[in-house]
Amino acid sequence: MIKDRPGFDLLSEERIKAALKTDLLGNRVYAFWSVGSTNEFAYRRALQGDLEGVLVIAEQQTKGKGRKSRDWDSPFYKGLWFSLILRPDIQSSQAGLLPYLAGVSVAEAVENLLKLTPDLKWPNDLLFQGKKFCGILSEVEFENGKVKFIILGIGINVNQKPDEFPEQYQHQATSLRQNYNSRIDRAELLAEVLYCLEQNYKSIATYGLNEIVSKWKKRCPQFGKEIVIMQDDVQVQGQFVDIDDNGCLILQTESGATKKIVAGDIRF
Ligand code: BT5
Repeated sequence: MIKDRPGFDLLSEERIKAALKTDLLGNRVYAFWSVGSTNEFAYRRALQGDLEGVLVIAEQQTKGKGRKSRDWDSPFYKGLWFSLILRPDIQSSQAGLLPYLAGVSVAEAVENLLKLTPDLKWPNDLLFQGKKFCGILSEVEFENGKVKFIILGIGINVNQKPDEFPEQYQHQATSLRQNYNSRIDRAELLAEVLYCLEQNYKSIATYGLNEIVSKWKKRCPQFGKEIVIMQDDVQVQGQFVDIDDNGCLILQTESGATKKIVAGDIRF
């Protein structure tokens, strides 16, 4: 566990708990100085029975991961790298909708706190002017056709300066600081993200997940437009007309036929 040092703005367990304004999310906090991947740690804890709401956060990840085993650059002290254990009462077919909840919540938190409006990009990115500052990775364990638990992993570039990204990502990555033009208090931001997440998560019981998807679509500039999606080396093109009840992107191709896209990357 990490300890605060004077003048060194670290995310200790105590500091996080003092900042949080949630009941459920962050009810238990594992705060690391360094960990391989917060998702991996949270997944192991969930398998061992840790309850819903657990927050796993690290100042640095040495093996931060994206989708399809891609790397997620998670340098020490610069961002928010964290995972939450959720145990929603939903069918396994709905698990793909949870990342939308995370995307909308991060966007709302950034808007509330910094008065900046990020764009959402399918399936899981938050961007400013086409550059990514947040990625979301959800991993699900199923049991008897239902979701046993879901690990919601969120990575937010907070205080990196442009030259602090690895060279290969500099053209595509940005941080909140670069768009806000000032250093950002990570504990305050974390508290706001978890607050928005908790509000949206609780709203599922009343309004269902479709309400979240509607919010998501409004924040996605590509929605309704012609897009190109890369699925490994295959390229598909069409109009982004909907997101279905399972979280799949629905593309209408030139012939008028609709195509369901489970995974892929929108190409700009
Ligand atoms: C994602 O994957 O965007 C999901 C990232 C999730 C990270 C969080 S951090 C906490 C939790 N613990 C983990 O181990 N992971 C989660 P994907 O869409 O596949 O994007 C990955 C791609 O983004 C990489 O291949 C790079 O091109 C790019 N990338 C890597 N690090 C980046 C960064 N810090 N900022 C912006 N882009 C980055």
